[in-house]
Amino acid sequence: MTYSRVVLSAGSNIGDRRAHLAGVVERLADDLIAVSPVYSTAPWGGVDQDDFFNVTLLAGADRNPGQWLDICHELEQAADRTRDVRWGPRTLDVDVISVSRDGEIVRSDDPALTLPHPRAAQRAFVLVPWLAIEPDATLWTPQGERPVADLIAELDPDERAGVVPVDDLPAVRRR
Ligand code: PH2
Ligand code: MG
Ligand code: MG
Repeated sequence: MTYSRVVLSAGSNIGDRRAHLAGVVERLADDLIAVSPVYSTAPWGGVDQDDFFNVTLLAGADRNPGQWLDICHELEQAADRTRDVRWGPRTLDVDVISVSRDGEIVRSDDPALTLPHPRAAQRAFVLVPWLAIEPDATLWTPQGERPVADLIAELDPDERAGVVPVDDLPAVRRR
């Protein structure tokens, strides 16, 4: 196994949104590097639905990308996540945004886990919280490796305006 560093995005817009996000932090406690504040975010993707709460997390452990994805799915199942409408409402969604190993961004076109996440660069609800915890973050895009700060600056201002910090999740103790 090799150490890898992962950027995860978690979102919820059904039920106790904060509790769903707090569950992610609990589960990852031992591997957590940083957790962004909670942001209230306007729904992205054109489905009429309630606003989300989103956080972006950085974690690191001896895991391969598929094992990070397994944890995401496990967390979604624990929150009774169902898959109905694409980009529709959910109790909890946890997405692997980017994985790096030895400072190199992992790239994969595996349909089960495309890396980096192919839509991350368009999503203020992922990028804005990410920048808050990693000011020099970069994302691999079709144009190569780009600073997250630049990607945010290139987004539609309305997109950015829909992403508003609420507060912090409670800190968790490592096990
Ligand atoms: N997740 C989606 C679709 N749209 N919009 C916001 N604001 N936040 C999300 O987490 C989100 C979304 C599907 O994964
Ligand atoms: Mg998602
Ligand atoms: Mg998902």
